[in-house]
Amino acid sequence: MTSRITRLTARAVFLPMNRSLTTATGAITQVPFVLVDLETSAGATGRSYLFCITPAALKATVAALDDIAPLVVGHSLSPVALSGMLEKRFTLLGTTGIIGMALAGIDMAAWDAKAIEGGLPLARLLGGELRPVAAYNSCGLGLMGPEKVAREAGELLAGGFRALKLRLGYATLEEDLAAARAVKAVLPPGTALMSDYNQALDPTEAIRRGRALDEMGLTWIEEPVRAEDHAGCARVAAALATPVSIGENYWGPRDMARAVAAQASDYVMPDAMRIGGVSGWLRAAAIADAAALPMSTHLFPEVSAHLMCVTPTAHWLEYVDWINPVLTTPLAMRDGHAVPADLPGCGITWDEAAVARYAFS
Ligand code: SMN
Ligand code: MG
Repeated sequence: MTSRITRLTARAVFLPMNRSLTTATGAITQVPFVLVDLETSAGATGRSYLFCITPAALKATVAALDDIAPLVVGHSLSPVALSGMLEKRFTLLGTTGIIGMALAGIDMAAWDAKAIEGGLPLARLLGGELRPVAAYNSCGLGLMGPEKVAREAGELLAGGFRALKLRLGYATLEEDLAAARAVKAVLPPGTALMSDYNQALDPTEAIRRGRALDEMGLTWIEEPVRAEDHAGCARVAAALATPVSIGENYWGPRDMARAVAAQASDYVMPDAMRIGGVSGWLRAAAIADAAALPMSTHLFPEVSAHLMCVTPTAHWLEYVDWINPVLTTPLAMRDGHAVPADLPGCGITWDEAAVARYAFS
């Protein structure tokens, strides 16, 4: 018998970071999350969280989930049917932005509850095997100049990481090159270095800077141009030796399919939330497989580690520790790999004292 959803709750927290991070879009010094709990008639609680980027979006995201809750309570714990129902209900409003985030949070929590009820880690529920997933440390290396990034790069390798991501998009190409050279100089041979422009450039400037960076042997150049400019990004990808990666701003698998059809990038890296949760990810993974595109993750390392175990073209997991202050058991990292726990669900449980301490109101 399939259980029913009995309760959906959303809470906002604003968490301290070990290291603040400045990207080409601005500085992040604290991280705003909405925590989602979905309870079932079988006594399971599925959990997920949403990353709101700015605290200004926290209350609206909680309100969206509170208002959607009556549509969810009473529904069977069938995540594909549930997300299909919600997508249909919100078709006329649109399923991007805060609504899309809320729907993804429900989907991820529903899959977590399903796995908990089945007594299986999410990866196994989905038919995969648990395995360590190669990860890059993305917890730092913001825009802060060559001396600071070189020092932080050394610190971020601690714990066995063999890959890091450097934010680029300084005012000038020369500053980008100086930061990349400074980090490269302190990395042991064989260390992978990703880079991320966070949409800062126009295609012509992206080609100019990318050609200069080609000699650095970067693993990829991420989001060189505006996320929605698939044609522009395709020109950049075609012009550079370094692979171009995009995907954190795909809103759902159909958006991804348009980017893939435009040959916008060499690699893809959907965000588990914006792509539409677990249900969206599985469809995205099929698109990447069909197009033979290596697929990496964006944030959300806990659920993403499980999803990579069932992603045919799985590439790199992005590791950030930002949710750790409210987790009882943070995602295990070993020798530069995420190690999904052999426990039911996707491994998210709240430290309620910490949730209370960091509550945002
Ligand atoms: C990023 C996205 C959102 C917040 C911080 C940093 C960045 C990444 O684009 O890919 O990590
Ligand atoms: Mg990025």
